[in-house]
Amino acid sequence: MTSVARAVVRRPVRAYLGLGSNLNGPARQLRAALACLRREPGVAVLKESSFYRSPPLGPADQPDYVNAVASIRTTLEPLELLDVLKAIEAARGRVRNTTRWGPRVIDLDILLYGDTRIRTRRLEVPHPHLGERAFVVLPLHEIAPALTIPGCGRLQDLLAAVPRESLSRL
Ligand code: ROI
Repeated sequence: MTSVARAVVRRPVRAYLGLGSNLNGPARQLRAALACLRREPGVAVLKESSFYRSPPLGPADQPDYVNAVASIRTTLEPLELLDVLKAIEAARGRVRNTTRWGPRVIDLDILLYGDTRIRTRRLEVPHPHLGERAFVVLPLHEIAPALTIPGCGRLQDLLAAVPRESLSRL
């Protein structure tokens, strides 16, 4: 019996990523992170939302945030994708905050990974606060209005429920 070496080709999954920054030129940070993502093997960036400015959720004594959402097609497993995002954050100079919900140079989150639901210590998908944050719901709706969030309902309904007066499109 001869053995045949096969490359394992994973079926690509559509995932959605949240981007946020409130330090060192937030819009520039988002653009740089998107450029890093585009260079990543196993990741194809499909769509990018507009950038949105919003006051900080959490401690108010920090600058406003700029947020965006991107859709990607990826052959990476969820934890591999998480490692890639953490590596980009580190390469862009993110240092871990000592205070909870403090300012950050760049924050990259997996919002959705296909229809998969993940609840582990390292990773929760769909992102646990996705549905209640206008700075996520609005840009996500911009690029994928027909989405349904596993366990959370239709994005269209979430959009109708979140207050978004404080959000401005850049
Ligand atoms: N607030 C806003 N407006 N945007 C963010 O991306 C954001 N990210 C965070 C906390 C500190 C909770 N507040 C935020 O992690």
